[in-house]
Amino acid sequence: MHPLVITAALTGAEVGKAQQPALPITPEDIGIAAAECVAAGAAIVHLHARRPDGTPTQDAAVYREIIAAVRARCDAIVQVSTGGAVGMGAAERLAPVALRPEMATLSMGSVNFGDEVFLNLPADIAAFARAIAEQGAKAELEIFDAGMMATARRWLAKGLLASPAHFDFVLGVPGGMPATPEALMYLVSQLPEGATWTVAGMGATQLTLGTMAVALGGHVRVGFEDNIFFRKGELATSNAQLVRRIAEIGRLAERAPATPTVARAMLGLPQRQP
Ligand code: KMH
Ligand code: ZN
Repeated sequence: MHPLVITAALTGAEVGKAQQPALPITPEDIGIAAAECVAAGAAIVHLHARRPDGTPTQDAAVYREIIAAVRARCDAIVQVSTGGAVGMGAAERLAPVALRPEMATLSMGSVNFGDEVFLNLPADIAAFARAIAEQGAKAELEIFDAGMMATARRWLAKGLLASPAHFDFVLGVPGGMPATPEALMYLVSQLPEGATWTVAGMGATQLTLGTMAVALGGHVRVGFEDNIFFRKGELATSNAQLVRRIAEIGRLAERAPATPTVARAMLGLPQRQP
């Protein structure tokens, strides 16, 4: 089977240093974590930005520093978040797309997010999709719930999203689709022809659903954004530790991790000039 594309979601917007002391916050720490993850088998880094005090920001100036810190250390495919943090406005969330990243996330609908709402109005999704395409980036369609998959299929059929699409099934957010094998199988059954997909299981399901994706021919996202533990009661020591484990599972299943160069070819991204 084809190589395994591992995405490292290094920091996210919700977890704090108090919960996970190894969480990278500064641009330099995010750059170092990215390089460690690539050495461990990751091809893509999913980036969020933080202020020095750890609070989330979508400030393009901070993202610029992060991207420079990543690119100075490794060849990872740079994927910026347009999700940001719950409560941020659309214009604020879109800011890092202006930096011409290789990929950007695109959430395909609204979902309850714990006690809050992760709001994604159709007009905003459409504007994000246009901006991502205009900047020459590939969208990763974030699917938190079954209705978002239906929306993605409809929009792809209408040509409002570029094909072939790349999906990320984000399962186990309280308010979204549960992180069960059945939920994953349903979403996989709905994939349009030619699409690629990855799965981001929350908490302990990062490992179980990731292992399923290895068997099913999908790809896997791991990292502190979605899970801070290595096993029950034991915090992971780094993002790279989580990457190393899923890379090994991939190797054992004859799906060695894709390098960034191989992953670019698989996802139809232009190769970067050295
Ligand atoms: N922080 C979440 C509310 C994304 O990166 O595109 C949204 C999120 C999705 O993390
Ligand atoms: Zn994210």
